[in-house]
Amino acid sequence: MKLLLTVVALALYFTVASAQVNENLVNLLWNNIERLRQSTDVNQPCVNGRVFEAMFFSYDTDVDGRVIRSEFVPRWRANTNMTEADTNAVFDLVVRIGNSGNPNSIERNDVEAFYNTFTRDGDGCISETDFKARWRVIIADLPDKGAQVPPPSVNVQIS
Ligand SMILES: [Ca+2]
Repeated sequence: MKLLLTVVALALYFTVASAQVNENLVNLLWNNIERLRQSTDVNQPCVNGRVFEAMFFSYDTDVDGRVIRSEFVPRWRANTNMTEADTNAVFDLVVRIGNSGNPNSIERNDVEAFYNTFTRDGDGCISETDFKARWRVIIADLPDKGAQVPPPSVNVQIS
């Protein structure tokens, strides 16, 4: 009975959360990670931990093994059209889940911990359904609820 109630509560939660969020953004996030998964550099059979790592570390412009806020925010915004407040909140969430101690740096174990919040069956692959469901919950909790606005123009220098 307790389990049933939990399942019903979760189903309700997901239904409410999905009604509130910007589905364009949810689809964009999925399309972005799918494109990355299929890219020559990443080339994975499914959206797994390696794809998550590649996604976050594509923002590590100085390749020092950590993604600091100033590397992440402008380019994540350019890739998603999310607001600055929401993007910072995503950064904060990953850092908080990872709990590696530095609030301004996403490190490998942060990404792994964040990835682990997406998986349900532990087979390493995150289905489109699970990926989108998880993002709907995250987005519903963001300050601007996944609103999309054109980001300021970004000059990304790759040396
Ligand atoms: Ca870096």
